[in-house]
Parts: sequence; C-alpha cells; structure tokens
Amino acid sequence: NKKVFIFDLDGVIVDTAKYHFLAWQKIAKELNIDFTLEHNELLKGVSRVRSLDIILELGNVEASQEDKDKWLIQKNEDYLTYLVDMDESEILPGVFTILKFLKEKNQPIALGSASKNARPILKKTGILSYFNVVVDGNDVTNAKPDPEVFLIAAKLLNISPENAIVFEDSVAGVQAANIGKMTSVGIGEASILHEAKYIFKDFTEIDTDFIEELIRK
Ligand code: B16
Ligand code: MG
Repeated sequence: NKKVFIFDLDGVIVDTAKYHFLAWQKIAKELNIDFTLEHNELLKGVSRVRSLDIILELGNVEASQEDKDKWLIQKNEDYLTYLVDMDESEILPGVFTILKFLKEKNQPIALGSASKNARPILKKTGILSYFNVVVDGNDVTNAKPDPEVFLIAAKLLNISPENAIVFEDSVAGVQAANIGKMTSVGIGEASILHEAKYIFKDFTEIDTDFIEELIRK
C-alpha cells in the first residue's frame, strides 16, 4: 500500500510562530490589547482571519470589517519582513533526516499547512523540491480541524486517507488528521497532543525504523 507523508509547516518544519507572534503583537499594542506568548499558543494552526478574531476577543474589541482588513494586511506585511532572512538553518532539528529518508524510500511527501505563505517559506529554506504536492491556506475553504487540507493532498497523489500519515504540532491539526481517518503523529508536548496516535517531542526523537514501520503497515 502506497503511503503519503503529510507535513504541517509552522511548528513542524520551521518555527514561524515566533514571527507570527511579533507581527500580531504590534497590532495588539496599537489596540491596547495584552497579547502574550501564552496567548500566541491559541493561534497555532489557526488561519490568519481567525487569529485576528481571537486577538480582538481577548481584548473585547469590536471592529469594522474595514479595520479588520487593514490589520490583516498590516500583519502580513510585517510578518513577511521576518521571512526575508530565512534560510535552511531554520529547518527544525531532525526534519532533514526524515525528509531525506522518505525520498530514499521513494515515499510521496506533501505539505498541508494553513499558511498562505507556505511556498515562499519552503523556497527560502531550500526544501520545496522535497514535496510532491503543496497544499496550503490558498487552496482550502475550511480550516483545521476540518481535514480538507490533508484530504486534498492525499487526493492529488491518488492515495486513500487511511494510507496518509500526518505530522502536526497543533491540536486542531491532530484532530483534522483523525477526523480524516489518517494516522496522526503529534510533534510537541504529549499533554497537549494526547489525541494523536503517536507523539514525539521533535523529529530528533523519530528514528528511521519507526518510519519504515509506517511504510510497511
Ligand atoms: P499565514 P501551519 C499556520 O501554519 C500557523 O500555525 C498559524 O499561526 C497561522 O496563523 C496560519 O498558518 C496562517 O498563516 O498568515 O501565513 O497565512 O501550522 O498550518 O503550517
Ligand atoms: Mg503547525
């Protein structure tokens, strides 16, 4: 049975959460909303539009659509300035080893991210060529925990969801994989990602035997 290995982007391949945080914090400051690193956890895996709504809810701020649109543009323009200097040194530990192993084994690799900036990030970090398909925030209408982003990726490669393995750092992403009947692999804290079928702290904890086992299953 042919498998597909689907990777989330932020929190799995790179840590762009720190840049999202800096950009959102500027908006929050302007609006006098207290926005901490702890709050930032709530935005992981969540779309840009929903992220802004969460921040406004935190500050009990009501805003017009016009203002929201303005802040969304402002946030993204600021976020993009942090991406300018990104390079392959920002690939999280252990990720390269697994990507290379999957390539050696001729396994299809997909990206399944909520971000609309996924392609430039993959290009800047030099790993775009590892991916057989890239499905991101530009391709979906339903955000995680809806499995749409992962289902599209599997479908593009003609692989049934049961044969898809999803690496995710967010609760919503793990739920999306589970709802889609895929094998969920949580990357992060077991206490947070307990719904995942397998959980690892990071990719350095995943050995190639485990990947081989997934391929054979
Ligand atoms: P953008 P992922 C997600 O990426 C981030 O975790 C989330 O914090 C962000 O709001 C979302 O992408 C949208 O990003 O503003 O670049 O479209 O974890 O799904 O790879
Ligand atoms: Mg993520």
